[in-house]
Amino acid sequence: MKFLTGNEHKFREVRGLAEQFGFHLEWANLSLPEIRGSLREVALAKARDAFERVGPVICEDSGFFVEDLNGFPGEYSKWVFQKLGCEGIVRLAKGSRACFRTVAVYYDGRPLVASGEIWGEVVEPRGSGGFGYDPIFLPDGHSRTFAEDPLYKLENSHRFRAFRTLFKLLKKQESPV
Ligand code: ITT
Repeated sequence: MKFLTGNEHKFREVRGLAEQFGFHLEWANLSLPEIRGSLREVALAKARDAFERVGPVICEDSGFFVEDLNGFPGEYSKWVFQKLGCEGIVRLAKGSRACFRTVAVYYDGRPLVASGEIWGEVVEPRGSGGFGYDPIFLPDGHSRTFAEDPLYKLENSHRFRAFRTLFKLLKKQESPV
């Protein structure tokens, strides 16, 4: 099964989980142009586009939503990360509640969609693991940021939750009762 993403971190985070469900993931390393829209709209559009190129495929869209900034950067997470980085978000919203969200899609002509999120707090950057906003995200109930504890992220993240649901749906589709 192909996972289309230009982001190797995403692929690494999902590969092991897929194996647990008996799916072997192959990385289709392509960054497709993204439409503007909600995570769901972007992920679905990407999946349809990807299907035209590589056949049945998995892809996802994710974002970082900061409560004190009315959900910003959200859909603009990628662009904002490139412009402001973690430091910019900390300057604007240190101490705020925040969450990561992922919408994961499997598409083979028809879509299967699943979403996941995790809440926490915006903190000063800590740790060197992970990517993107991981150093400034302290998940609720945990004392280390995602970047300080990538193993924790692997089994608790927005991405883990979205893909666990997606793989369960796929399994059900494979063997309907
Ligand atoms: P695709 O090719 O799969 O689209 P991408 O890196 O462009 O990969 P997104 O558009 O989904 O990914 O993500 C937007 C940005 O949000 C991304 O560039 C990161 O800065 C941030 N982000 C997404 N998921 C994250 C995570 O798990 N941890 C930290 N930051 C994340």
